[in-house]
Amino acid sequence: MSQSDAQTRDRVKQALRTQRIETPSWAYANSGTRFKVFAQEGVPRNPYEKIADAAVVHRLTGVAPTVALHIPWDRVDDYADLAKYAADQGVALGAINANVFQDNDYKLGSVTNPDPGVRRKAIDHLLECVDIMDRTGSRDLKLWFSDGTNYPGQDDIRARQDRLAAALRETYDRLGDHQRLRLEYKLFEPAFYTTDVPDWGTAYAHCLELGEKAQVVIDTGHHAPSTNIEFIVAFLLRAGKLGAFDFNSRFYADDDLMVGAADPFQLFRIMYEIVRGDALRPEAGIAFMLDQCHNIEPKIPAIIRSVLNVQEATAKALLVDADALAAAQQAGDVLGANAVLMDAYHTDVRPLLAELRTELGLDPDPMGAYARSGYFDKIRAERVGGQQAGWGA
Ligand code: LRH
Ligand code: MN
Repeated sequence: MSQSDAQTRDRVKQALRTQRIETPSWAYANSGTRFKVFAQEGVPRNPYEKIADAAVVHRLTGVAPTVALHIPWDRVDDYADLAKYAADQGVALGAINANVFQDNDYKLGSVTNPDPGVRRKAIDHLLECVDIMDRTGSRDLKLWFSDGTNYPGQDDIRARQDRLAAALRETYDRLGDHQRLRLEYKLFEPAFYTTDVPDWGTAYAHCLELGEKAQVVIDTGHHAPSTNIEFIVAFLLRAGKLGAFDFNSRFYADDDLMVGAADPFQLFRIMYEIVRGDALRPEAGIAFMLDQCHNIEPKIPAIIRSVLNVQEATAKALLVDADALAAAQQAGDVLGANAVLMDAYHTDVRPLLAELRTELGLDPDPMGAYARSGYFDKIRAERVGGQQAGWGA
């Protein structure tokens, strides 16, 4: 099945029209490593300016209508006003990310800390984030815990799991009917011996224990090298416990590079499992978010490029000839089956995506359109003075 036949093109474009990619407020701000944060001109100074930049990405791509917030990096006095501002810009506020990884009190852990007072403080922050969701209209509470230990014996591994489960239970029980808890895992960093939510199995087990409003977040940078992430996608989808992606790419560890930049074939394989699981459409409830840091590259073009990379991987995945694949698999035709997938992967889908954008009334070349827009010159001139936004670490 080539993209030449009109029926296939229409089917693929129809599916791509339903795609939604959430961009992260913090990717528009300054970010870096422990060695250096390189400030850039025109960087937002507050959540309103971050949302304005996210709105440009949506206007040019047509598929990025929501912005994830991170608390306290995006704390404001009036969240309803921020939500209204976002709507006026043509976007909406997305997942609320809690942050219990930057306070001195959390050195030995936040919700898993041996000190009950510190645990209480951390849980109160998670509950505050649900209060914020009530005001922003956000559906998802996204939880990532840096909690862990650096040396054997530092703390009791089982006791920390008990503390984690108690904190998750209290937070889960606070959720409204339409709100959901997304639990993100990460193999290591900043902890270097144990991490209390290190892998998909641990996150999955806690989400099963919590209930139907709890699902797992797969951050593509949070695995041991050579982990087969699409297997995790297929497994969690089958179990109804895949809640969201934090898309980025990496050559080594949690590099947070542009999704699809380091390993476009992996992104294709992941999106193929999404398509095979009929989970691309918004009704399937999976949140597709970017979670990236543009330490040296211009931020808005990097996010536009990232959205395009996800679209291209998705279009290739939608081109897989499912019937031919199933027939080859049933026949045990190993090379034949592999060839069906590779045919789709090697298809240049950029003309089809340009055609779709034109049909959507968008410039077929969003990167070019951004460069021609003069938006960067505008924000560089306007955003002088004040404190540029960053991770505030
Ligand atoms: C942790 C993480 C998490 C966010 C943070 C910005 O590495 O992936 O999703 O809270 O990055
Ligand atoms: Mn993440």
